[in-house]
Amino acid sequence: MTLIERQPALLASLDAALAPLTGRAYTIGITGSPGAGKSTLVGAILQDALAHNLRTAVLALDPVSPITDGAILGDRMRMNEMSGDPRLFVRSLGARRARGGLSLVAPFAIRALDAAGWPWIVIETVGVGQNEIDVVEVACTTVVVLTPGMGDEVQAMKAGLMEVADVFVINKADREGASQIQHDVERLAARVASGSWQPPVIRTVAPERHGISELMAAIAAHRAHLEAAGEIAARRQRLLTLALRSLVEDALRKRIDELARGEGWTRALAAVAACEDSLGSVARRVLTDIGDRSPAGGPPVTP
Ligand SMILES: Nc1nc2c(ncn2[C@@H]2O[C@H](COP(=O)(O)OP(=O)(O)OP(=O)(O)O)[C@@H](O)[C@H]2O)c(=O)[nH]1
Ligand SMILES: [Mg+2]
Repeated sequence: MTLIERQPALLASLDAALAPLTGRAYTIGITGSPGAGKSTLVGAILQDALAHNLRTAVLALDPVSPITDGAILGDRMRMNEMSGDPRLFVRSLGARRARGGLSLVAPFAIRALDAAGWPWIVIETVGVGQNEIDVVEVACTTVVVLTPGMGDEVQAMKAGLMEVADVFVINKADREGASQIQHDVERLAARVASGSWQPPVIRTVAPERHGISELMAAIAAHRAHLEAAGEIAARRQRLLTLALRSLVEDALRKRIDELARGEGWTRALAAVAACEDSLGSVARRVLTDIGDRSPAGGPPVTP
């Protein structure tokens, strides 16, 4: 995991070595606004998993703050109780430590956990739609955590978030307004329900572990739904798609940076400034240039 985090140049070869061992894990993404109670929920989920003797790995994706691995779960007391249990693995990936960025590193970290034989992988990530890493793209089941008093946000997120949620959690249900937001979310969820799956809305009070068994049941039901519909493979493919995109984007970005520092680019821009050339025509030549200089083995991947 440390190599994956710090050595982006090794990602592809590490992944090639691990690939034959992947394909068995079930991934659960937990996402929601900062402070919604995601980490506390993950702590409660881990306790439930231990009670059922399920081996579980947690990957916390933190876009900014380099938090220490012991402190990522909101409920530290319980985490200390559980830490050291060989049935659990908890790791955070911080954007500052992840050279190349979280979106590059995260899919490979998930594949490494899969290869290491963790049957359940829980991914915690902050904020939907404003963040560089989209947990939806990598999870088999995506849990969106909302809290009372988020009415405006529920209205605003209709388009994006509602469509990606497989399960909604109204956490902090001990607070005023829980019924209101549950009602709002249920109404929206019914409207966007795709196929035969209608995202359930579960109320939780994470520190008290209220609603956790209902949440686990909802996740299990969603998994059973995906399996019955033959959609698990497609969900797993989303992780591969993200991994491939990230590798290609990273390589392209590096190549563009290299070109931008070169003399050819400076000359071309001078010609544009003098109206002897156009940005569009230079851009097309840059693209051709990039294509020509990237020899690759294997069958073509372009139509
Ligand atoms: N009243 C109440 N407080 C809660 C509940 N769940 C979590 N909290 C509190 O909310 C605060 C934030 O909880 P976290 O679990 O750290 O939230 P988070 O979503 O992981 O936060 P970030 O990772 O920083 O985005 C903590 O003080 C928790 O104790 C709940 O159900 N009810
Ligand atoms: Mg957290």
